Amino acid sequence: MKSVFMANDEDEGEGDLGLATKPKTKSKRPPMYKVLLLNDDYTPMDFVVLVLEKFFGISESQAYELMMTVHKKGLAVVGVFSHEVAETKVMQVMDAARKHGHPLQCTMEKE
Ligand code: TYC
Repeated sequence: MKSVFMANDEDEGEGDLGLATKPKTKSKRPPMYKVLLLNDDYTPMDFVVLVLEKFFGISESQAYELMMTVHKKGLAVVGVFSHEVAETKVMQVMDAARKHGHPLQCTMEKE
């Protein structure tokens, strides 16, 4: 049955052999990357909170919670992003830390 919603070049599958119905290439979502913040003994807590607020758009109270998680557990995922965005976040954190003379470390890994 031809419907008004079908393009002219679309057939209705009636009498076909069920071949070539699937695209050969699977459409894949782009890989995502976790951005990890690492604990150290020297970076001030307030600085970590500010970094999380500024570069990850987290509220002060959420940033404090996350900072404390890193402080107690050694590290935490602070966000999941595309490769390009994750790379930018890592650079922003590392640049800010170096600029202020703090040893804070931020890395990324494939999810
Ligand atoms: N451990 C640091 C301190 O006691 C605080 C800190 C938290 C440092 C999180 C880094 O990613 C970090 N001053």
